[in-house]
Parts: sequence; structure tokens; C-alpha cells
Amino acid sequence: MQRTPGLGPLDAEEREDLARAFASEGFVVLESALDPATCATLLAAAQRLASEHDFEADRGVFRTDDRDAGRDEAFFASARGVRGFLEAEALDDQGRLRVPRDRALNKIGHALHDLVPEVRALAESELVRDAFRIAGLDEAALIQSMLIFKQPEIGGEVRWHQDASYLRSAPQRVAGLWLALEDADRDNGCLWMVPGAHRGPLRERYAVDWSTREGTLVTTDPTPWPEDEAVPLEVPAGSLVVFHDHMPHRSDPNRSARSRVALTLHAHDRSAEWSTDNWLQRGELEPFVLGGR
Ligand SMILES: O=C(O)CCC(=O)C(=O)O
Repeated sequence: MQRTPGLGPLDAEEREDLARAFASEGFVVLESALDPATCATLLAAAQRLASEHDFEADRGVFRTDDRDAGRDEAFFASARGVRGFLEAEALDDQGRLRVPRDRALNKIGHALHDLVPEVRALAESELVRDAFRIAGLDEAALIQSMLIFKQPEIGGEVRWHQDASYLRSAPQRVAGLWLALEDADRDNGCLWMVPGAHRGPLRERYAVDWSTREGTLVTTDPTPWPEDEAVPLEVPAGSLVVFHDHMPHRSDPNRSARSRVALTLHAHDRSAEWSTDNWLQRGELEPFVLGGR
């Protein structure tokens, strides 16, 4: 893991160092990548979007402990929109809300970079372009954005997974950015990653058969998750994690009294073809490509 304090665009030498660290470890952490004002703007946008969620009409939950059985039409459609998903523990046995509304959402996704001005401004920044270039994506085509809340006390676990299981291109050229909008530590459910484990196999594949509109998660390699080698990425607000699409990662439930809000962006290289059996299909949305320099 490498840490680089400092704001603003990276110079070519810094970017090359980080690209080398990324190739070796499968992720890099840039502390203070976002200034406090930008973090505050994005957090305020997250709160605004959460307050706009229609809890009467929409009680769809996002959880990762069900082998993705809960993915439905509304989930697939969120690839092209802005939709909130509840924490499983936000609802009681009867499906009634058991926490205040402002503490009920698990996440909002998945086209925020297209449709939410604050996220769009960040997505178009030099920081984001540089970060994807560290990951080897010279012309990043943005495909997914999420606000992940990890609510106090009920924030759900994100089980071990590799993003290439869900986001495939040919050739495989996908990377993720994870931005801490609040401090993240072991107590409130920080990310865990495994240095170098991006060189391991892809263990699972989630694909959608669009003729039946069924999604299925299939085990493609039985190699166990490298639990014993995992390191916690405890980072202050404003930190940016750039990670490889084969990097195994997870996050624990949040049983603390503090939330842990993060914003994620995913992209494939423009030169790679997006797989038609990915759940995430942008449909009529304009391509969102970050140019080279
Ligand atoms: O924020 C988290 O807890 C998990 C995020 C994640 O797994 C992802 O963006 O792929």
C-alpha cells in the first residue's frame, strides 16, 4: 500500500510511481486526495438524495449475503438512474421501517456521475482522470457510481468479492475508485484488501440472461478468499483508494455509532468492449469518457 499526501493533479513522476505500486499491490491509497470542501459538498448531495427517497413506494433492499438473489428489474434499471436501496436491518419482520429515514439507506446508485451535478463535477475532474490512469485506463469510460452509506449500528457487511465478477469487458480492463467522504476504520466498516491478490483467479461471475431477465452468480474458481492476508484500509475522509478489478475486497458490518459514507466510481477502458451479459447496461445514456492529456 502506498500513501501520497497532497491535493490537486499528480505530476507525471508521481503518477508513474503510483502506477508501479498499483501494478504490484493491486491498489493504492491517496490520502487527502479530496479537499474538505469537496467532501462536504458530496456529503450534502448524498444527504439530499437520501432525503428524496420515496420510502412509501420503494422499500428495495441491497444486501450481499444472498448470492445476489435479490437483484430485480428495479435494480437493473438503476444502472441508468439514481435509486436508493435500503439496509436489510432498516426493516422489521413485517417490512416496516425500524430506523429514522435518514439512517435507512444502504446505497444510492448507479448513474450518479451522469445525473447528479456534484458527482458529475468530481467525475470530470483531473483527479479522477489521473486515478484511472494509475490503474492503466488511459481513456476511462465511466459506467457506475454509488454512494455507500454504512449506516451507524445497522450498516451491512459487503462480502468478499472481486469487481470483475460483476463488471466485465473484453479484454478485461476495469478499475474502481473508492472515495472516503467520512473517516473509515475497523469499527465503522472500512474496506479490507489483500496486497498482491489481484494476480489470483477470478472466483465468481454474475451474469444476466436477458431473454429470461434472470441474473445468476456462478463460482468459476474454488480458490478460497485470502482472509488471513487481508489488511484494513483505515483512512481519513478525503482519501482515495484506486483498485484493480481482480482485487478481492470486503467490508464489515458497522456496529459503531458513526456512519462511513463513501463514493465509488467504476470505469472500463474505452478500447475494451462492455459485456452484454453484465447486469449494468447504460442503454441510452451518452458514453462518459474521460479524455487523455
Ligand atoms: O464501500 C464498501 O463497503 C464496499 C465497496 C465495494 O465493495 C465496491 O465498490 O466494490
